[in-house]
Amino acid sequence: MILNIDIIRSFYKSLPDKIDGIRKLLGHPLTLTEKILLTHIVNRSGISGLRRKEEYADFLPDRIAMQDATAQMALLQFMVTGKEQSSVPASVHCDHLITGKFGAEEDLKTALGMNREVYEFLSSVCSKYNIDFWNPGAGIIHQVVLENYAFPGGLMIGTDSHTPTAGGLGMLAPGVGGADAVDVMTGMSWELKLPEIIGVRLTGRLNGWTSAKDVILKLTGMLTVNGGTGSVIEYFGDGAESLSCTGKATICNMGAETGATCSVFGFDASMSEYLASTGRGEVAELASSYKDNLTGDPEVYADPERYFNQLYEIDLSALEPYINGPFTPDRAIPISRMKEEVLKSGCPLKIGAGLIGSCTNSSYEDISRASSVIENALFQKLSLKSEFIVIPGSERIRTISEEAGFIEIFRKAGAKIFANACGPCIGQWDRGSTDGMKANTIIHSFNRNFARRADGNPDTYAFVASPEIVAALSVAGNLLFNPLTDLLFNSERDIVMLPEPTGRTLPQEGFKGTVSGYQQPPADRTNIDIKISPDSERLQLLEPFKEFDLQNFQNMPVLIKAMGKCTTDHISMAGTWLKYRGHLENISENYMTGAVNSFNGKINSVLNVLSGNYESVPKVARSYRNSGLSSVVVGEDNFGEGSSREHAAMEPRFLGVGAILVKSFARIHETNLKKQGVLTLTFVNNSDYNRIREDDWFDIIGLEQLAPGSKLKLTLNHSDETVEYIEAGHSYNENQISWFKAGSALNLIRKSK
Ligand code: MIC
Ligand code: SF4
Repeated sequence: MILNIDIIRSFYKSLPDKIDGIRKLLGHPLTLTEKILLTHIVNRSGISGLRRKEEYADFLPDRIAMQDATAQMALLQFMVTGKEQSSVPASVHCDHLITGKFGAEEDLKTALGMNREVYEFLSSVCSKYNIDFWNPGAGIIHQVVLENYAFPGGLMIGTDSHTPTAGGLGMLAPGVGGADAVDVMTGMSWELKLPEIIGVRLTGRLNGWTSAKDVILKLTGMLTVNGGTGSVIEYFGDGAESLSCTGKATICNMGAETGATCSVFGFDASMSEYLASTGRGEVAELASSYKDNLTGDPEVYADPERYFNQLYEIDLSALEPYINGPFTPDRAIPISRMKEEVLKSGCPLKIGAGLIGSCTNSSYEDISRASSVIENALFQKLSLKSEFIVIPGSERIRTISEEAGFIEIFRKAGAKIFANACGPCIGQWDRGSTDGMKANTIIHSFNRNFARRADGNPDTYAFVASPEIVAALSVAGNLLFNPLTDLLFNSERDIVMLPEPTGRTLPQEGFKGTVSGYQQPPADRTNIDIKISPDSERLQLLEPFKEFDLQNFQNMPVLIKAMGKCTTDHISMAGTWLKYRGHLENISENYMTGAVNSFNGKINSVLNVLSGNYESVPKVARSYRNSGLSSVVVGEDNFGEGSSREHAAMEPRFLGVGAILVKSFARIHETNLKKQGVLTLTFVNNSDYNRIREDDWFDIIGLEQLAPGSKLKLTLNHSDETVEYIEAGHSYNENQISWFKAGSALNLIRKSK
């Protein structure tokens, strides 16, 4: 079965004409990014004047993907729009709410019991609104999308920041907040500031211990966690063609860690093979017959400096494995320099756990190469020194890996096989011992390693590497081990060396077997009832936020001035809080509880200027809100980096935060805040951050005249009765200003109903 094949057929049919027209209008050869974006733009005739990173444009995505932790809020919002069904093909995937503890079977059973209410809600909403539903256990959103929906040249949005994984199959696939998805489901377009394009030329061929993961580990180090902001990363070159399709998907997945809107590779033989192997031979044939339209023009790749805003080059032949961390994915350390870097950092050298898989690295190729490392280790009478956990990306991957004997090798070595779900990648990991709370080191092949992310423990030092490197280091049990050069003692005290990993990109006979866990919406959807109990702790119907009122922007206390890195994991933690993703009031109790208060260096302890006491952030926020005051949150750079979770934006709105003033925002978080009606401001002079005092009162001046490009004046009323003024900028366009004035974007849709 090929899902939505009719849409794909007609999409390809019209593609060459559209692209010719765009080339003529622009008068120059096209990058792949331009081809995809501009074939999906609403106003194609107006594209010639559009400037990258400056102007907003409206796009019509081909499909939408949502995962259970974000879909709840997205669908609760969709329900209030009063529409009968999603205007665009969409799918929901149950993957984030399964805790890993004992192993797949038991953990899945527990999750089905614990999350029944949420799964039933999602399943019935999907049935009612004509949305594909993937049951728990079917797999992680991005792998299931890659296996079933992604197609070269398409544009998809997804309510998860790693939606760009589909770029491995030539699709442009940005992550967005739920409110953006709701717009598109209601038939409206999707708005994006026209991105810049970063070209990455790959040359040479991977060899030895190096894998596709190392390309993105290195590039993340080069670009840092915000170097990709406002840009699409487009890969090309003979090195790109030499990578497997799933290797490309890994690279696109982790491009999110540079802040990039998304990443993409041009269509080639590896994609065709993957499509055929996953049972989509017709899509492979169609794409092959339109292949020139599904990659950048040759003139672009011959003279890339001219067409890309920035250009990087990576020689795969010379690339060595990387290990990135701890606490940030852009601290990129080539394995040959690991010893000196780690010894300097002071983190525990013993590795408590090695984990492979997740949406980033759980392809057949990844599993086969990692299992070859473990098999070789067993053969050489070595054993695993660290706990070892395998997380297959989907039930199809698990089945073919089981059939190939890979899973058995892991089991024989003592590994645990977790459910096909996010699990430890998002704090859904019950480590079952106090070990988790001591300082300890873990290494995994996921994409993020922010503090507390995997197990809630701030002293867990997490490093990111390829599955084969994770496997080798778990055999050694030590962070200083370099499998390329170092020897190990085996159980017989012989000195041995781990041979280089080997593997296959795809199973010889393809991904046989049926698609598992898929629920198609019924043809007759008239009598589907959606129930939400008023006493539910997990789900709550949404109340509209109030419209703009100037009074709310005068006399505003500072809720928190956050210091340093403030990711969405700091703003709205995941882990145990994931259970409240459908209940705004309950989840708001985690607002900013991971952020560091710059005034006392503490987490979740801020001054309540009304009582004079230090209290938790949500408590102080509620106290201000209940006294009729709206507050201000202050932050530093790349505020809201990481997840697409719009809870991080709905919570402050719910708790009465009127404005957020930072040095810079991460793209998805900024849009999410705007959509929910929170005023997003940036310092004109970053040093003004230092002028803000703990007991200041803010007035925001000039809001009635808020206009694109305007500046606002902020009065800081200090407690010693002195007053200072600072200037703030913003990135609102006309349309976004109307969301702000209406109280939220949803309020506008509701009004137009
Ligand atoms: C993540 O990897 O951080 C998540 C959990 O998948 C999030 C989505 C969420 O918070 O639900 C993301 O990446 O967008
Ligand atoms: Fe799930 Fe982790 Fe992938 Fe996010 S990054 S979708 S939590 S596996």
